[in-house]
Amino acid sequence: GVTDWSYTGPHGPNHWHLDFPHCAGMTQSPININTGDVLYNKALKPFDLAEYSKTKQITMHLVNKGGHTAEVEYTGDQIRLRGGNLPDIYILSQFHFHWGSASRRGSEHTLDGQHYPMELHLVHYQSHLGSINNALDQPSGLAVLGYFFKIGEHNDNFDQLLKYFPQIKESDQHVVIPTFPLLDLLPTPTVNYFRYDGSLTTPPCHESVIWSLSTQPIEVAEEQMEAFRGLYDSTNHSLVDDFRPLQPLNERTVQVSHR
Ligand code: SG4
Ligand code: ZN
Repeated sequence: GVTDWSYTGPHGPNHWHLDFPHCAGMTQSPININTGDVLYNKALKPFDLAEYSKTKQITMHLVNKGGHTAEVEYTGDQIRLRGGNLPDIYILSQFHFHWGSASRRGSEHTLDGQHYPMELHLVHYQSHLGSINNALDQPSGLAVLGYFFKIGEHNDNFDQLLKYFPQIKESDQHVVIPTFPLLDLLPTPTVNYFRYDGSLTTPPCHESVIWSLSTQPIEVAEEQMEAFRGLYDSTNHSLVDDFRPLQPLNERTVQVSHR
């Protein structure tokens, strides 16, 4: 159908703009961040992630989202993101990952041209817009907090999520999982971050995202990456390399929260 898209072939990233014109915009994501060119902005205050530890009255729904990613969707009580010099409080909607078939690639953003094996995106919508769908195409409607991964020690906290991946191997499979504190997945409560204005990295590529990318990566073991690479897309191929090619920075600057 007209809304089909993929990461390779005739519906791949170079063709997205034919069905989704915003994908040809001038402030698209992801980008390479040249760490020598970023501007320190002292207004970029720390994030308050306190509500990321909430578990009561919260449902976590793990889904193989159209064969494009592994995603955890939140329903029930709201988890609020504050701080970070955002123009409003933002509400957590879902988180998802982008990864590679091998650990030398997988992240969407790059730092000084370097790819990481995986990137986590925590997607939030502006509180006063009321829902993710209302916020999608609004200026500053979304705030995405991103984390890179590096290969290292086995990360026991991630097993709270990965042990359910065998139940979402096929596209559109989903399962409710026992709620755990999102903070368990993140490296530290203080987040130093890069900040720039960009877009959704998938169709319809709306230019509605305030991006914040943590400078501190999450560590997982290579064997834990295999849980991601064991998933399948909607054509029963391995769900890997679900990252969009880099987009031009154009007139934008990237800011950083620390010197
Ligand atoms: C993934 O495809 C998610 O499944 C999408 O979530 C998400 O779109 C899309 O990535 C783009 O988000 O942080 N990578 S990104 O820019 O969050 C949205 C859903 O389709 C709107 C729910
Ligand atoms: Zn993403």
